[in-house]
Amino acid sequence: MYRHPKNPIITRHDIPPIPPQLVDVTSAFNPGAIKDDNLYRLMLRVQSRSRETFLVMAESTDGVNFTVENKIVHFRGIERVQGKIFHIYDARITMLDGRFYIMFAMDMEDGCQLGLGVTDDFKQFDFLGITSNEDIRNGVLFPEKVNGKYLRMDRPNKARHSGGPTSGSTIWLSESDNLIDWEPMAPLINGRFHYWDEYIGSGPPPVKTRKGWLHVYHGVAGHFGSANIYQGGVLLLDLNNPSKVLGRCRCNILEPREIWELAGQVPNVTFPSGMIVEEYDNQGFAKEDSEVKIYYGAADTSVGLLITTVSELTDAATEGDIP
Ligand code: BMA
Repeated sequence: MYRHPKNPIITRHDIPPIPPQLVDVTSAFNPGAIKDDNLYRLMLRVQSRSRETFLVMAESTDGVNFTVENKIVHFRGIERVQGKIFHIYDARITMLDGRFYIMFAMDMEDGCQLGLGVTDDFKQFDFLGITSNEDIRNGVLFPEKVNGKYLRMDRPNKARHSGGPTSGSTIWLSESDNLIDWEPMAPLINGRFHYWDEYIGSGPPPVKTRKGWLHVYHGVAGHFGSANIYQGGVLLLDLNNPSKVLGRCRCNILEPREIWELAGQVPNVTFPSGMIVEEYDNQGFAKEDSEVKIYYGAADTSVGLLITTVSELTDAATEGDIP
């Protein structure tokens, strides 16, 4: 597992001016990611000096060198939502039933909700609805139905970082018949207080492997005085019964170490949000020796790329829990 030498692979300097909203931007981070027809696509969270955030697409043929589009993603129909939307951000992209679904956070008057959009070509985006009715974040869809239900992981915001945003310490599995109305099914994991992942939330959507659903999540250590340290870790869920946790890493797999992860708008943040597996077998399982690209937000300022393999991640998930 290593950081790509070109890191950070996207910084604010890569964002073309998109007047009037995005000119001389402050940051580009927390991207959703998908590979479609040999094209890598990121949906970036770009923040302006007004501290508004917008979603902007970037594409690449090698997964490393990206060209950022000079337009803001607009979800057709989002204007019909009742109430003020302050920001939409932290997109997670899942290919499901042959379409690209995007679940994202929506900061509104009464907290954060999870919005759902869909696209077939990354040119036209449609808003499907708000899929939550409580303060919640980090919603990620599974790439297929399991036992006849759509599934997602999500993280109700039932806690708050000292002096910071709402957060939570339980990732839930939820189910749905229509992708809009969701029912919580089971808590999957809780934060491990005193250790690296006290507050937790899903990272990129889960990946199907022969060993189980492989999931990268983020954990926040909040016991370091003024710093909340955002790290990445892994989880393995049973293929047929994903409410059963087969393994959880003891140590984080990613933590702020480089200067651009340690320093920035929000220091000490590595926030995995996109993950691309290069090779699947003919039954749709990620190959064990396949390369994996993990895209993450660094210090809420730029985008980092971690290179690993499926087996390194499943090994980390099964190395043994903290006793
Ligand atoms: C979380 C979210 C993320 C952000 C992180 C660190 O609560 O807001 O978008 O990257 O905090 O600031």
